[in-house]
Amino acid sequence: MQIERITMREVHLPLVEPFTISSGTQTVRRVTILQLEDDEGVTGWSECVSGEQPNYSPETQDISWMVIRNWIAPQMLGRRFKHPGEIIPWLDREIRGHRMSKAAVEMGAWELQARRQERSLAQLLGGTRKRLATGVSLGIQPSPEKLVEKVREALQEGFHKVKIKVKPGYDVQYIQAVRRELGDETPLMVDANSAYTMRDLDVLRQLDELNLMMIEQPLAWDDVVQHADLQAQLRTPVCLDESITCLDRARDMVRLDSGRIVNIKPGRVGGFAESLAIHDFCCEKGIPVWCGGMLESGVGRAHNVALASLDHFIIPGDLSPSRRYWQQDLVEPAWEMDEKGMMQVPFDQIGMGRQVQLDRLESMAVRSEMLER
Ligand code: OSB
Ligand code: MG
Repeated sequence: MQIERITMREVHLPLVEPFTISSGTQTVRRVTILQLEDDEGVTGWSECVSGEQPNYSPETQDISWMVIRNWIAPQMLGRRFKHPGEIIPWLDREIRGHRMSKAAVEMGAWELQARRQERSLAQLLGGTRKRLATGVSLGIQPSPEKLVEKVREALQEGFHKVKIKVKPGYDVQYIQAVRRELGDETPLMVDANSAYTMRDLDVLRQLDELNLMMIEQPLAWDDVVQHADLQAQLRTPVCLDESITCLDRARDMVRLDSGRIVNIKPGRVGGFAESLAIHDFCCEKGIPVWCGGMLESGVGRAHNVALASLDHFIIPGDLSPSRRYWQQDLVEPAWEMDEKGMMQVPFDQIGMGRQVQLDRLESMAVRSEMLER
């Protein structure tokens, strides 16, 4: 394939409700949607998942825009690739880091490749499952009572896993309240987004008593060593998110036992090729994986759904229907789940299996730019 043109469009999507994690609250999701076109006129779509603020990773939407426009596109445009798996090694030669920006382009190329081959992205990636169990990620709530109410609603809607964001002061009491009201068997986990240090061991030990499926990224966002010290003192599996930026970090995690579960976000690790490598490695090592979310629009969600259809994504992902995030999604049909909390993978459709609402995207765009050779 040969990419001839990349059109970047940034849109600001108001969230149905604000989302609070340990490092900040957001009410609007800024996303950049990429439209790739090849020499045969085939189009591929993708979404850049970097943040508004550098409070999850150092990458942001503004940085990604610059990186894609000034560094990645000039490397990509007009160059012939036999397979989208060649893209990241090529980009990595001259550009260090910036995985989310690279991923946006790489994942667009996979989507384009699926369309060229007239098959689904899920099939191209090697997915096997046609229905996926969904999970929800609940932001930090103002009170334990409010959290209990949210978890109850989520379970009634059919979600198979409830992830609760925590930070110091909004942790043990909150989760205890949920356990007390909703029982010990509810599939609960917490995500700290690096809100703790080893000085908080007491609190982390209390969370360890609450029968959680896992504790996600308790310590520093770039650490795999202190997490090993922590894991050695907990029964609950530690799950790494921020720290796993590539296959090598997953190898480090296993070697050091700094975590026992991996949250794979294709954007964070540089796209699909790296995600598949981490998936295969974790499968071989008996490490469960699940697909995380970055408050994606329906475009990024489509990519997550396709990836999560692979065999070893054995834990429900942060995979919620469009209505939990947006009044109106950027794709049609919107993402939905059934009353059993299952989401259909568009396995027998072409590409990501969703239509981008181009008119809407264009009219909403706060900036757009067409990059050509
Ligand atoms: O840590 O998993 C995270 C959203 C933005 C940044 C980081 C995270 C999240 C989520 C949202 O938890 C999950 C979703 O998209 O539903
Ligand atoms: Mg996380």
